[in-house]
Amino acid sequence: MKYLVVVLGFLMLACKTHEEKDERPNIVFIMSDDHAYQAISAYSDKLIKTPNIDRIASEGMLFTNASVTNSICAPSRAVILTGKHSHLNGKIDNISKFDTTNVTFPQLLKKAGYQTAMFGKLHFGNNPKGFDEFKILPGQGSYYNPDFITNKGDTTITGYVTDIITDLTIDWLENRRKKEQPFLLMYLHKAPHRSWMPAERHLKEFTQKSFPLPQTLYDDYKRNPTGADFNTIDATPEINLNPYSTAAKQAEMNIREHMTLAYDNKIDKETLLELGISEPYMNYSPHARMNEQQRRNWNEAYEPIIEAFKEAYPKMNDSSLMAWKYQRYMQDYLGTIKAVDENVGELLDYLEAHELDKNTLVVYTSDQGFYLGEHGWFDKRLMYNESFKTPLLIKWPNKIKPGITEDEMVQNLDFAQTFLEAAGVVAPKDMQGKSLMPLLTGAKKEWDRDAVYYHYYEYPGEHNVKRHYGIATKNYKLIHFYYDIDEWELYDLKKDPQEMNNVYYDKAYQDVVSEMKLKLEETRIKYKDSKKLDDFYIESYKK
Ligand code: SGN
Ligand code: CA
Repeated sequence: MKYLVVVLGFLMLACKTHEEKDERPNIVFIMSDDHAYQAISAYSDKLIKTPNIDRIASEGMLFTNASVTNSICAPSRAVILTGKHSHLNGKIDNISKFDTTNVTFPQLLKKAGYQTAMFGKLHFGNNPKGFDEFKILPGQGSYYNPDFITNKGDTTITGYVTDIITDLTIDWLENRRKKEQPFLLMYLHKAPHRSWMPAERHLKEFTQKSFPLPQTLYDDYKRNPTGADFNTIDATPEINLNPYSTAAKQAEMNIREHMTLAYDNKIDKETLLELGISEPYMNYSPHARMNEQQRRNWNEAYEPIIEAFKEAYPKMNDSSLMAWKYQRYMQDYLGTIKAVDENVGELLDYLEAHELDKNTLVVYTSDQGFYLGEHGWFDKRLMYNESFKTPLLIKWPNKIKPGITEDEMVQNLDFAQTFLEAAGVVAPKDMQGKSLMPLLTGAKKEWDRDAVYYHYYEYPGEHNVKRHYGIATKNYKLIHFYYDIDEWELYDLKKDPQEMNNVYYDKAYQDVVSEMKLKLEETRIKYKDSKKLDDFYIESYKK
């Protein structure tokens, strides 16, 4: 009898501890900067194998139709943190200040009892609110021997940025994580952002690789029908006879024309002067922050490239120069991704080894997509697929069935509400996204979104991408370029996934045009965007 009482007592105690244990999931939000979905092998293995990032998809869900609301760094981060479109959170471009009176999901999680930490690139110009600990790069940060801003002052750390961000993250998990609290960990890479500097250990491997040229590398930006084709379109007077998309043609992100040999392709100034080449950023040196050894390793990999370029350049024409620059771009860009993949693997291994993987929702995404030579481009900003879409892979054992591919239209706008719901916190009513929970947990019937909204503002500005807004459905995309032009583009995404033919003026598409325009207006109203706000942000940009 006595024995039974003791056992019962123990059992009751065990139940009590179980009851008191906080069962809310941990959230690990991994985001890289400018990581194109074309450079993740879970999407396509034409360019690079990323076995570690792919693990998130094979153990969870791969989203093939995830997009951003404004394809540029700091605005994307503001949308993620606030769950509000740029026109409401106010961070419309990389230049304007983030309004710190915005309510962000980390603040709400912290208030609800989560331990919160952020490591890596934020790019806001001010420190993040709602974090128990942060170590962030100032602005864009540096690849080699980077500076960090921390709650305890600034510091410089020797090494390669991607490895350092991981070390800081794992150090926090190991030494300062409080076991009794669930945590939110934001692990934010600088790579693969321009100027694409791989780690020493990857330099030789990647500078020797070559890659297939994208089909649209030599795009001339003709989008509208002309001449004989013009008969097929509705010949109303307002039809724009310009065969080009003005926005695509005037964007300054063409690899041949706008990518620089010194800064982007790492050809030194002396060589350029010898070859009679003059271009912007010629004084740039990749060595600026490197120590002796880093410099030696760097030069060993790049000197042969410089020598080969000296030989080849005099015989190059526009087309071979384009192909050469594309290869150099891919070697360095993808080289930086190799380190991201290795480091993501290290973090996933750590979580597993410490049994932190079971009750943890892990997200891998980028602040936007990126052009890897499609349409001849690098950079982003435009609403065309490669920069509008962003990679998204999520795993959450026991909640998400492994190996699912999801093609519903989701956005970076949805993260805040997703994480809040996962943590059992009620989201503020003015957040504008949708929790992804129904998609994650197999309750797809509850998902009813049929269009997503986009608005880009940073013009006039670097890369010269015009202001535009638009909507995309699974079948069509309608874009309105405004401010100093007034041009509309409609793409039939099923027939023309590369977005090469603007069917806005095509007779056969006039019903679609009307439907999409109506939907765009309704969407602008629903999200509280307006002509008045367009004008407000034009005026405030001038100041
Ligand atoms: C830098 C880059 C641009 C890039 C912006 C924004 N130029 O200004 O090419 O578009 O960042 O990128 S650089 O000469 O400084 O490399 S973002 O990801 O931060 O939005
Ligand atoms: Ca970015």
